[in-house]
Amino acid sequence: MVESAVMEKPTKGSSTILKLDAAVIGAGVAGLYQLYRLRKQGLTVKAFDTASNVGGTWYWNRYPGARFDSEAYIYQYFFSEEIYKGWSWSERFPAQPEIERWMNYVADRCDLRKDIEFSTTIKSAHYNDDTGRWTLETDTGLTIDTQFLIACCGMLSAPLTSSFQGQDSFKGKIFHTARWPKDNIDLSGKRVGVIGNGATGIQVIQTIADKVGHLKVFVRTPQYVIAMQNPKYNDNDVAAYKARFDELKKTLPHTFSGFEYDFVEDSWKDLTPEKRQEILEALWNDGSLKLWLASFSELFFDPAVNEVVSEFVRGKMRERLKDPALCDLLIPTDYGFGTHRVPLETNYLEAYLRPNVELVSVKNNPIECITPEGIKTADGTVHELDVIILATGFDAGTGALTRIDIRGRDGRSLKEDWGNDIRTNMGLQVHGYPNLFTTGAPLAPSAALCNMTTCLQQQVDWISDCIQYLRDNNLNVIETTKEAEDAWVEHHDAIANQTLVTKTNSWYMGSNVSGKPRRLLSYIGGVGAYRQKCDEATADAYSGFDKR
Ligand code: NA7
Repeated sequence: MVESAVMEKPTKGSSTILKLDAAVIGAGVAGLYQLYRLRKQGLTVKAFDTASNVGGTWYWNRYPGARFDSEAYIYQYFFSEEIYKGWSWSERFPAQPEIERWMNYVADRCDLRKDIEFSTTIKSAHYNDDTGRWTLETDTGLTIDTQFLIACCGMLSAPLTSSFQGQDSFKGKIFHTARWPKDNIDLSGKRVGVIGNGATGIQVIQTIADKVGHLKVFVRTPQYVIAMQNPKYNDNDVAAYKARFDELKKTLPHTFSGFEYDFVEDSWKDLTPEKRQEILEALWNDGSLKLWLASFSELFFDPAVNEVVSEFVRGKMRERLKDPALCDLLIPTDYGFGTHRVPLETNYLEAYLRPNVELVSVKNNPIECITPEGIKTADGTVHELDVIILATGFDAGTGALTRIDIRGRDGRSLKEDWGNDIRTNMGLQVHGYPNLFTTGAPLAPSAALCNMTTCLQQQVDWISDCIQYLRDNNLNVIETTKEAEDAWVEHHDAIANQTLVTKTNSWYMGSNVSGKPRRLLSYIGGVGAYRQKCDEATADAYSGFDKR
């Protein structure tokens, strides 16, 4: 293990200047691995995180019911067989506490903590063209002078916490799911309102329905859902997945979505309706994201195919909901299955059949504001509540970066640039921001459509290799050219616009944030294809990037 670089320890409130080769923002999945890689390469590097511990998403999202929708044995680091095999999962889709423990295990095994400044927020990052370096300011009074800035801030880490007028006036307690307190919140006997039924809201609703006094769920857009199959693992199961380490490491980076599975090889048009149904049933019974990400690729492009699959899922939902009024409110009809994130669930639909659970449709009767007593809808009704849970989502992909005052060449502002048009070269660099690298940023699969660990490790590897290349060649500064960025945006859009995903409103398209430029955040050409494009740039001495 390479020793961490010796540096002056900053003191809070002082104006200490830290000089680094690389600063990493974030100590989540990407940030931890980025720190590990660059330290191994001999750089003086530190990571910074607002949180008081490691975990990123898995630190913040500690709301009731938070868990994986990726199989645990693939949501993994694959850089160390020892680390992979040293951790045993208890079930196929574990819950947040176990995931957070795993991230702590990785940080400890790699001795990463000594190079992480916790409870430290990067407030600004300004580039100096004369020195080719970045100056960062933290909320703790620290100034950081660094050659490379690697933003591993997460694509879903800027929560939409203040969506409603009057929030501050509420007499009860109000929580956003991504800022859930560490202390146990006792909801028993309480009147609880949940706003939002995306992947997060669904996990909350199904988990608290039988624990609260009365639950009101404010539903605007219904969701297609897949019933999760989540078996507990015994020693044999654990041994079986661990034995697949080499195979998984080889397979995951080359599939469409970074999972172990890929699309059905047969084309839809070549199959009989019976055979299609048989395949859909098998995928459904797997109880994973397979039905979405490893069924028929035509699902994403062909409205007729999409409608058949959508109707298949609607049928599954109808069987469980039974009540026609609930079916009308909870089964989507005006957009297609898989055109935005498909959540897995356990007894989510059944929650609405409970006598203490009430669905308030806010589609045609929107939430007007929050009053001291509860949630007021446009018809004038005030729904009186003790606790309001905001499962209202995130300013995805861009938000984590635009909430920092990032200034590139000539003082240009990333917030302003992305406020006009969201552009990157492969999600790795932005023209005008030399020596800034990003993971989980727009126009890469890691912005949404991917098993996150697969995509983030690939991006970290690319960035680390690129920095090594610069050092080996006595180069100090790298920046994507405008031409290469334009070409990537054009390629990205050309694929995206063929799909039905761009026709549906969701955070994938930025449509959940008012005024956000509309563009599919995630590259949809596939994880394997994306990797190939990145590798081509590497093999061609980072063509498309200016170096000096
Ligand atoms: P999402 O998927 O963005 O869901 C947010 C939910 O909040 C969604 O149901 C929204 O309804 C609802 N919402 C937001 N604002 C309002 C207002 N004003 N009124 C009513 N309902 C509202 O966020 P999640 O946290 O669930 O999931 C994000 C990702 O995290 C997820 O995809 C996984 O990858 C992990 P809408 O659909 O806009 O009508």
